[in-house]
Amino acid sequence: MRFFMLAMALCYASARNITSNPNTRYIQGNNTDEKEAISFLLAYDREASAMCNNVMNTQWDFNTNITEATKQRMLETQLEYAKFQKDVWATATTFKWKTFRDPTIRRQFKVLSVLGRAALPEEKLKEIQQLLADMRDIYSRNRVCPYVKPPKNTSLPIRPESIKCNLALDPDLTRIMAKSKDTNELTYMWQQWHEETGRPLRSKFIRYVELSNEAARLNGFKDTGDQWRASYDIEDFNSELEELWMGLRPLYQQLHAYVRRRLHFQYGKAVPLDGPIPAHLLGNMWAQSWSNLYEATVPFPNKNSMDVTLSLKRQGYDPVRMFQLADQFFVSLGMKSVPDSFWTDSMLEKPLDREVVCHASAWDFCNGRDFRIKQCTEITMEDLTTAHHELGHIQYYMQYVNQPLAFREGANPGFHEAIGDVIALSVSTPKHMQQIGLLDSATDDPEVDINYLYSMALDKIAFLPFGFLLDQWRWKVFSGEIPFDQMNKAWWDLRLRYQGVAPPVNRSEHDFDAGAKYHVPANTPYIRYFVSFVLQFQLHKVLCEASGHVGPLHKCDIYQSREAGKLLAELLKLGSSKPWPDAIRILTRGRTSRMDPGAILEYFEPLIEWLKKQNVEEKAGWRGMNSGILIKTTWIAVLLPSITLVFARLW
Ligand code: KAF
Ligand code: ZN
Repeated sequence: MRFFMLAMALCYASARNITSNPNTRYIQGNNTDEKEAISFLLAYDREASAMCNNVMNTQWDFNTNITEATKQRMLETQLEYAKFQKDVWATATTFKWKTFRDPTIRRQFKVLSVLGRAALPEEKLKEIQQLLADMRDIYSRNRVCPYVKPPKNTSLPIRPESIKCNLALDPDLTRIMAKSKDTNELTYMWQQWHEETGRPLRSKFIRYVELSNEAARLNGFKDTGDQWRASYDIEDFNSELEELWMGLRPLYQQLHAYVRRRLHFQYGKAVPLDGPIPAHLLGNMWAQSWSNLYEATVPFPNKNSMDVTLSLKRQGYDPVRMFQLADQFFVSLGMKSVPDSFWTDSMLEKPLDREVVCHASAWDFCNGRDFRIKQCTEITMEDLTTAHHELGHIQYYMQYVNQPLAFREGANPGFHEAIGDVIALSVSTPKHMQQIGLLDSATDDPEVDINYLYSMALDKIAFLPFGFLLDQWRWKVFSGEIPFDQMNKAWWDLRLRYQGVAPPVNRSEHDFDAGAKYHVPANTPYIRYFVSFVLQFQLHKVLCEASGHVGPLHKCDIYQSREAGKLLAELLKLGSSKPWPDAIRILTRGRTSRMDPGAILEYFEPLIEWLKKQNVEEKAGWRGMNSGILIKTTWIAVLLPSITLVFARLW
């Protein structure tokens, strides 16, 4: 019956001209029959879930086995799905849904009234889908040559014929960037990766921006950036972000100054004390996480190390056991365990017999039971954290399974990214690590505390400016504020201004260095991670309180707390059925409905005090940090960190 109604509605819809520009977003029609609308939604849900399952399967097949055949099959199903979405959109927008009584029904229609990429005419839709598949393909298949030390008395590396150029980002380059201390090797690898990925992507990226903007405009948005920001659905999202960043910037500058000095001792004049840090010396291809510098820069080297990589290897951990550990933590909170099919159908290791997209991801097959992870897991502390991150996505999927398809998303995209990281904040505490046998001892010692907070800061604080700037760059490219012939210069201006890093070799507009980061060719928004890094500490604090924790926030471990699990599940079950400020209000039992950096400031406070003492002789900041921009030094920006901290303490 429901199917019949949907079919009728679709026939009617197909007759309308649905490629014309609606000019406004969230459009509606004249049909005021709310009962009919509800039946339409129910039928939609069933059919769309089946279509979605079909697309997911072909996308999975492509991502876990990149071939021309899997690519073509994926493109076909994506096209079918787009046609279906177009028909659904045409029917949904015949309803006068903004006048419906039930807010949940109105909210579902709001989702369905944005058509997305499917608004493009078929030829252009095919073109952009092909570009997206090709960009992922280029990024994932890229291989580079190994570094060969030049023989003495010559500076030119001589490459023997027999050496194969088959180094992949995962695991080869990631490992070299993490471990090597040879600046020549690091420069070589950095340059190889950036140029071999970025350059071939540049022209495809430009065409994709044009097409993507065209689709956004057909949906009534100014450009793609405008459309992406709409998923946060708040007035002046950008000012809110800027305010958050200004509150967190002092923490980053303290960490930057300390790390720069330690690297100066290690590398000499390559790292001047008043300048930006060369981007290849931070232990990571994009200088976005600095945790691999831990051993070389640890504040108190004689106290125990926080890196459990060795323990994992010694104890014979494999990827399955790493994921079991993470799954078990959710179970200890009274939350859900992954289904059996997760273990049989996921790809938790890099296969050696075929090309795959190695960048980690968590998959919902839209049928309420098939959930999988794809990760080229290495046996390291970093990948143990990523395993928790990915299982956080899966837990979200399993909790909102009873929501209609339109609401099976995070409260906002940042929430989806935050859940696994919240769990990892408990797991990585020295006490928990000792409890599960990955650390020998966890003594109560202020110096051990500083070591621990430092290891966390190399991950969490170091990431903030990168998480902030990537989409500042992309939004400006989408809006045209950054012209195509200045994309690389603008990228490095932002990298300098926010991160205080500089490229190790000269760059030009032939280069496309942003393209060397997965999310750019993969068309994945990035501001969600900045939002997540703020939210995860806010969530951690709320869950710690629910668990009855007393004492410093960085010592809290919510393991086995049913109260914390109940509160977290309550949030996840909502999916995106309510505006996210409401979700925060529910979670904080009415105390606030805003993102708040207070918890992250509170968490790191002992470390920041320590760093300030270490940096007294140092000028925090770097040459060029304020160039080309106006930093709003309003009183609020200057006072915000202290105000927030006072509130965090009172709260
Ligand atoms: C996060 C946490 C720690 C460090 C760094 C980050 C940022 C970021 C990065 O630069 O590595 N992390 C990731 O990219 C982890 C992968 C993912 O889980 O976020 C993944 C990215 C992705 C992959 C393919 C298509 C789209 C997005 N996201 C998901 O699997 C996902 C996203 C939304 C809902 C459900 C799952
Ligand atoms: Zn994620």
